[in-house]
Amino acid sequence: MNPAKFILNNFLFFTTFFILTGCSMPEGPVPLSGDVPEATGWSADTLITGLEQPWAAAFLPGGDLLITERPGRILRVSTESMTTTAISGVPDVYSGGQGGLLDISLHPLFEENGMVYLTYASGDENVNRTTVGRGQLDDNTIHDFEEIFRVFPDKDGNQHFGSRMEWTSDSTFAVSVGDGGNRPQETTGILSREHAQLLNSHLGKILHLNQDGSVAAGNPFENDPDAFPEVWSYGHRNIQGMAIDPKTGNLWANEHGSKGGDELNLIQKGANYGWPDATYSREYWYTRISRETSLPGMEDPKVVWTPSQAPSGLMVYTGDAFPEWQGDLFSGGLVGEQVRRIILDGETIVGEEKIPIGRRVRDVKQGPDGFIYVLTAHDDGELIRITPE
Ligand SMILES: [Ca+2]
Repeated sequence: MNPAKFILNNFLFFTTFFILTGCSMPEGPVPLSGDVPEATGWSADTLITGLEQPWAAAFLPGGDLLITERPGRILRVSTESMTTTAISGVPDVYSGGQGGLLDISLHPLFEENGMVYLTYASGDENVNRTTVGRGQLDDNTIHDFEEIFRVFPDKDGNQHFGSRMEWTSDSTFAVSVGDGGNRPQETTGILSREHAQLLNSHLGKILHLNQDGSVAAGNPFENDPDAFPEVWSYGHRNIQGMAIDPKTGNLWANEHGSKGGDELNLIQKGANYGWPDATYSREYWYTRISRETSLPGMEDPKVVWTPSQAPSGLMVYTGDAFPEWQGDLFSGGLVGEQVRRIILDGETIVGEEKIPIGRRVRDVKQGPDGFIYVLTAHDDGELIRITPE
């Protein structure tokens, strides 16, 4: 054979070999979840358009809806007239990239105390952190807003703030915090992602706090002098969806991988969820993050979404409008542009279905009417209602 042709043939062979093996996604004990069948028996109506990067929604007792917009506004939506009113008294936030005004949650005893809780990025592009604050809502004004907790250490840049919060009792809540950013982002002189494995850092964690922002009693590392007592679970990359199942008390969280390897996890007290030492995801430029998908002493995910859904708001459905969906998880997807129904039998996932939305889904909430309300993450964001067909 002509030597030049031989080299060319081998060059093509090896190039093809390395591209194929380099692009394959890591596999492990959890089967990868790709495309799934479409759910049946539903229809979707767009109720409101023109929202600016809406991030989270919370229903008020009377049926009105509060919606956060990432640049730093809160709107009150009348779900009868579909009119919106801006809420005053909202704190200043650092708005940039993934940072801004994020989650909103009513205190479990809101009807008695009127307290509204927010998570948000505070600071500026150079020095910022995920923050939790609260104030008292009276009509369309938040009074006496106060910061009650800020994540340590500070970081820079606009990536991976988390965050969602979920009430674990009438006086305690869990809040998720992102790892701080992608390689080569550094925080305190090490790769930001390494903070997810450090117990003396809030980055890459779920924290468990009292309603005033102090440390909740009974946290897993409260007696460890080398650990931060707020830590509930660790080894997380960037959790943007959390939900407590009111029937079982189980805390579920989804989290963004890098390329592929998004996860749904059942959160256990004190457990390590692996990031970045065990992961099904790759760097955005395809190289491996870790050779391991599973390691002793670390929790495997319940679902691995490859390709990425870029999971967002998460909820457990308990309504009467869709009786067959009761007890199942619903997870938004930014890249997936859908809501995933994750069918549960106890703690076991027995199937998945999709509700295609066709736009980036940021939050998913059950209304008092049992319908499912969806926010889309755009400069022209929408509020969409899913009802039985
Ligand atoms: Ca994990």
